[in-house]
Amino acid sequence: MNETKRYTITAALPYANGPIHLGHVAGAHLPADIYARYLRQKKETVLFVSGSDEHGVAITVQAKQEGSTPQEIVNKYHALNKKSLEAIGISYDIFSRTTSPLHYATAADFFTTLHQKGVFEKHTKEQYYDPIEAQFLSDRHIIGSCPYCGHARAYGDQCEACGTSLSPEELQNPTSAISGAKPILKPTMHWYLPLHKYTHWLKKWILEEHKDFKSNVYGQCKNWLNQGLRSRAITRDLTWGVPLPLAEGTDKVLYVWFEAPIGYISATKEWAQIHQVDWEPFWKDPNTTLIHFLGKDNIVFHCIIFPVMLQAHGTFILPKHVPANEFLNLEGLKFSTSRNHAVWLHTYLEAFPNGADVLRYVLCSIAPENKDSDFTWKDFQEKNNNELVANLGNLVHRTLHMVHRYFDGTVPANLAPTAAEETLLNTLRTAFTRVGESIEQFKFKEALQLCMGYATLGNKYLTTQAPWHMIQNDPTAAGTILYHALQLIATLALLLNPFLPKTSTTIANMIGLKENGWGATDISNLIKAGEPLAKAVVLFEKIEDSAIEKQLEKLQHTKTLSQPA
Ligand code: B3M
Ligand code: ZN
Repeated sequence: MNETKRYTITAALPYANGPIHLGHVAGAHLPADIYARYLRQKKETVLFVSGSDEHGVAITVQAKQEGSTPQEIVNKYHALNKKSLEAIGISYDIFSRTTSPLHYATAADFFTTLHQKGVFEKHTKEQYYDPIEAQFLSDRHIIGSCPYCGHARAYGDQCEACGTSLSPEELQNPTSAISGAKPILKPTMHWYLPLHKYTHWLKKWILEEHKDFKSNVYGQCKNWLNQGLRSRAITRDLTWGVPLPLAEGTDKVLYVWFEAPIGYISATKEWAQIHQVDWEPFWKDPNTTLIHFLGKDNIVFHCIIFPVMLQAHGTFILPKHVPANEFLNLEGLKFSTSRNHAVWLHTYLEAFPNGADVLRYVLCSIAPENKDSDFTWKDFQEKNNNELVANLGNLVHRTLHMVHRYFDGTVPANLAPTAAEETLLNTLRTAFTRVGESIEQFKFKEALQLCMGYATLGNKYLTTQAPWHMIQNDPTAAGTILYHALQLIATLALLLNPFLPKTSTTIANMIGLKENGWGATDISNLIKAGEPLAKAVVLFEKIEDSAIEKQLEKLQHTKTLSQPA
């Protein structure tokens, strides 16, 4: 392996059992994209992978509901989700899928390696069986009341109301989600990953060596480790999934949470095949920084189970960071796919076809980085109108308008800088470091706020200096001010690139900005005097009340059905 530093960035694979909603975007895909774009701008080697998680019981359930097959369901939602995620500029190097033959082979190989190393345990245990459907019930197929909070529709693996992870026997009054029958217990044999054997190693790796994990992530891991880990079945009695590559288990498949994270590796292999490069350094070279972006319900899988798998395999690197987000709520209630209390990404884009960056802006500003947060349409409108239109858009528009009007669209010369200009430039000189530091700590909200602070600064600078008052008597001074306003806008275009890529490109094109790197340049001369500017285009449109009311109406009927956040 060579000395080249590189990054492998993953965003949790959304289940292809339905369209993705804004919660998925805010939780994993947008932060991962901001980070990947930032690193690329710093000229780092980055591979950003994601894809559809196409197994799991939810997909079988959805197929039944739609009177379709699991394969048809995943084909449909994989295509839809890929398209809408790319439409908001999530810049995956590959958005793969876990029904690909390459993934089947990769997951089966992974299992086989661990099996041959004697990693697994084999246990026969009693499991719930649906006597009407004549099949074993997966954890998700069993519904009952939660022993912790009493929620009546907790799943066999987790209660979504209180977040506790459960096993099916803990549920009170279990029923089959398929037939409604009362399930019976029947013995079945499965392969188990003995997590408890890795407790000591995990405690050292996370609790001692990764005190730098975000506190919500570290806290969850600590709880899990202190509660004590148990063996976890990694096979299932199902037909939809990656077939178990063992003669004695041909009627079984790999547990979705065993094979889905391997999907990141399969996606890397697929990308490497397309580009005819070696995939292995991205997963095996210690010079590679592996970072998983995800929502809080996925922490245990990415911090405990998958690392144990990678460690047991022996040749893989481990994640350096697992910057998980908390949950995004919608109008004070939980996002709910089943109750249709959601803003789907594809329907958002139908309503706001040019709204990619507005959405990125709003979701980043309210990102649930440390605690759950709330998306409301009113706030969406206000952030667009008061911040994007009135601050950023206005700064760019008024500056370009004046340059066109007073200087014929040519960048004026910097002939009479004063202390005000020196102060402005000094502030801008620290911008890349400050914003970069926040990004590197996964504080994207703070980073974006800092950026918008520079837009505010630009507007204040223009208002205080008021070049429109000087243009008659002192055009040199007016030109100098506009020259500096243009440098500020150019800096802002570079800073905003990871957050608002389309807007950044539009601004760069308008002002003729050639640079695209992060920070290495002289910000006092990004836009050269004498260069022509392109025509000004409107960056953001005001969103009227009527557009917001329409969206609120859509949610009205689901509100009464949903749980408070
Ligand atoms: N599909 C869960 C989710 O969408 C899951 C993530 C898999 S990442 C390997 O919440
Ligand atoms: Zn509960």
